[in-house]
Amino acid sequence: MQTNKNFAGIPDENSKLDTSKIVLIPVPYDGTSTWVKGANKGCDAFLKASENMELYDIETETEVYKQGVFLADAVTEDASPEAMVDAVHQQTKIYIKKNKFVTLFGGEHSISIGSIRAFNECYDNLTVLQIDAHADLRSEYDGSSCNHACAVHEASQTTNLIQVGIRSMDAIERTFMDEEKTYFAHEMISNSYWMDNAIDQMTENVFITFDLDALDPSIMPSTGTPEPGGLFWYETLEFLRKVFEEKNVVGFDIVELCPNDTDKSSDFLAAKLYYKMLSYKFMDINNDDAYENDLSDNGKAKSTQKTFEDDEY
Ligand SMILES: [Mn+2]
Repeated sequence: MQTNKNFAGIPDENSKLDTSKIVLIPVPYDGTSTWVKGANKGCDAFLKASENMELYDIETETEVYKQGVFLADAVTEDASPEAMVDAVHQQTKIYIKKNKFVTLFGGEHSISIGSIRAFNECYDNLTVLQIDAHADLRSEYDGSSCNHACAVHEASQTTNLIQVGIRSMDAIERTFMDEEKTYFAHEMISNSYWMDNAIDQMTENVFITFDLDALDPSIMPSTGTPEPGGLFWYETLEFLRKVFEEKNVVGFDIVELCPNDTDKSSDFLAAKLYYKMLSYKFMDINNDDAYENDLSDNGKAKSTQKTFEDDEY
C-alpha cells in the first residue's frame, strides 16, 4: 500500500488536509470476491497510474488538483466484511463532517455499502447512481449481507437508487429491482434519451458508485468480472458531466479495479476517470473559493453531527 505519497504526485502544498477540498480514501479490500482476485491491489495500481497523468484537463480548462486532494490513510480493516463496512462508514463520515468532498477508491464493490450508508446519513433524499454491469441487489450472498454481490441492496431500500449499464443479474434480484429506474445495457443502446431520463429521476443530492466493470472490457479488461457490452469512454464522460452539471454530486466511489502485469491501460483509465469526475465537480469553483459541501443546510446532518462529535471523531 502507498505510504506518504500524494495522489498524482501533486505538490505537498496541494495535499494538506486543512487546505484540501477533496479527500481520497483508499479501501484496498478484496475479501468477498468470487472469481478473479486482486481488487485489493487496485488502489496501488490506481495511485501509481495517477502519477503519470497530466493534470490540466483540456475539456474544462482546469487543474482541479489545485483545489487540494488529501490522500487519507487507507481503510485496511478486513477482519470480516461487516467490520470493513463499518470502518468505511466511519472514515467516510469523519471527512464529510470536516466539510470535504469525499471520494473513495476500492477495493471490491462491497466497500460501497459503508460509503453509501455514510452519505445517506448526512444528506436528505439521497440518490445513489450506480454505474455497473451487475445489479448487486442480493440481500445476502455467501453468508454475508456485506458481500460484493449485495453492494446496493441496502441502497435499494433506503435511497433513490438508479442503476445504469446493468447486463448481468440473478432472477431473484428482480424482487428488489425498480425497473423504472434501471437502465439495462441492451436497452440503452437503442434509447438515445437514457441519460436525460435517468437524470430526471434523480433528486438533488447524488452519490455516484462507479463499478469499473460497467465499462466495456475492450477499454477496461482489468476487473474481476468483465461483462461484454459495456459503456465506452466518451458516452460515460458525457453522462457524468451532465450529472455533475445538473445535480449536487455529494461524493463518489470507484471500485473493482483488478490490475494485472500486462494491462496498464485499465489502471490509467481509472486514474483519468477519477480525475475527470473531480474536474466536473469543481469546474465552476475557483481554486481560492471556499468550499461548502452543503452539510450545514441539512437538518438531518445537523442532528447526526452531535452524535458524531459525542463519539469523539
Ligand atoms: Mn458491482
